[in-house]
Amino acid sequence: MTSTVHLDPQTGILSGEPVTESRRTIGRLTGYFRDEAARAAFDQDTLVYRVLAYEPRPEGVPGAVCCATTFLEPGLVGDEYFLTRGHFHAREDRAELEVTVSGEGLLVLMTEDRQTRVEPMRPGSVHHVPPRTAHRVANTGSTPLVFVSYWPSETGHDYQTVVAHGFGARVRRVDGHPRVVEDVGHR
Ligand code: M6P
Ligand code: ZN
Repeated sequence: MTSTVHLDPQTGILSGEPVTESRRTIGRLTGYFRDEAARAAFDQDTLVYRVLAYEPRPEGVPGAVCCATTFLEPGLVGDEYFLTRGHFHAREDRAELEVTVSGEGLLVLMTEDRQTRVEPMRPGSVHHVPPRTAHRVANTGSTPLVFVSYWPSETGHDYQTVVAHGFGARVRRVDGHPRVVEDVGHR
């Protein structure tokens, strides 16, 4: 029996009939960046990231492991690097694994009491996202940041908490370099 899904280890491209694609443009990221005026000034169709996903079971249904490749473009909104929305898991005790394919960036991890830390992402780096930990990725490089994520199918996404309270820190360019800056903005 041959698998109908293929993951190109060089490019991260997932292909095959069950693979779905979703795209996140600047226009669909209202509320995620620090500088809303800078976000609004963009061409709203600008692509920030796309996700190719293989989910053998629908979200929330147990019994499978899912995987997805995220292609996060390089760029800045004001002084803040392009990022993924970030989320907690609806089933809080579920963990996730990220494997970097190419590019460079930071994985931002935040516990429920807002303790926020980062792990550098570079080709081949493997990152375990523990339970009860919000996770977001920022692209600090000049090429797309490509990474593959794995999580149990029953996990589910909670975006609301991040929309309401943000992360405890943001990844900003300061004097030409990435810096993790505490964000007390909207708790
Ligand atoms: C990773 C995984 C996915 C997630 C994607 C984009 O691939 O964590 O579950 O959908 O990143 O991140 P977000 O959903 O937070 O925008
Ligand atoms: Zn997740």
